[in-house]
Amino acid sequence: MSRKKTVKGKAAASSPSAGSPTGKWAGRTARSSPAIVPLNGVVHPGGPAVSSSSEFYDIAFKVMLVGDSGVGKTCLLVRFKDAAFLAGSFISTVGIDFRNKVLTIDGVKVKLQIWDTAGQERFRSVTHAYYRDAHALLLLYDVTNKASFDNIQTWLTEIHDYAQQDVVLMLLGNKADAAQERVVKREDGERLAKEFGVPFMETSARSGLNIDLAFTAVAKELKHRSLKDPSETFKLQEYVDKEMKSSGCCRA
Ligand SMILES: Nc1nc2c(ncn2[C@@H]2O[C@H](COP(=O)(O)OP(=O)(O)OP(=O)(O)O)[C@@H](O)[C@H]2O)c(=O)[nH]1
Ligand SMILES: [Mg+2]
Repeated sequence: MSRKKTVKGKAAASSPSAGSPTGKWAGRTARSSPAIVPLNGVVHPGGPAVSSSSEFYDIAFKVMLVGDSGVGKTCLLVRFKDAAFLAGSFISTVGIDFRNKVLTIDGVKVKLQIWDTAGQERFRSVTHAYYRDAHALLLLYDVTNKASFDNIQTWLTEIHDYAQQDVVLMLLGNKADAAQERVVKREDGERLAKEFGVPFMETSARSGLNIDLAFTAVAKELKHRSLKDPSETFKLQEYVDKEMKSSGCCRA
């Protein structure tokens, strides 16, 4: 398989395509091979390609983090990308930003371009412009904030209105570490997810609980859909459940 390299950067809030070098966008930027086969909105480089930074990849996808302000989207991304937790005062995201990370999934280098959106209502129209290019959405609520859980239905309506029909979607109940402040039970999250037919797990950006698993599961699902290997079946929720069981780890 050919290899491409990642590009790291920020995007201007007013320009959905600015700084988005991957997935279906990669065909238009940072690509030197003409042999590209688009499949379900995903691009497979058909030959060797070279770009300006240091990490190679085979396929690339755009993942968006959405949910109310303060649920922990930025912290989740920082935990995944840098294995660190942003403690201290809460700095609300303005507009939209992205980070890249390449995962090796069954020998395939999968680049995730992860878009961190602003949860505040006043940035909603900016976020809407980015939905249509997203291959996957991680929808977060905060287990210590009932309103963020109650708003999930509104977010699902937005997703239905603005995202692609076949977008990979996962519901995450974040801040699972905060046992004292918890007001949303894990069972409530599970029930809601079941009602809407979306995979679910609880996470903690503070402790790292299930963060890698959430992104790996999404990357596996996207890779599976993209490469369409008939010998391989993949069910996201089953994978998540199995991984949590085998790690002996808590579901919350
Ligand atoms: N206890 C705990 N606190 C968390 C966790 N994740 C985030 N926080 C805290 O929650 C606050 C909000 O986190 P952010 O990641 O900035 O929230 P956000 O969803 O990006 O908010 P917007 O950018 O406004 O949309 C910060 O004070 C974090 O320290 C977590 O897993 N556990
Ligand atoms: Mg943020």
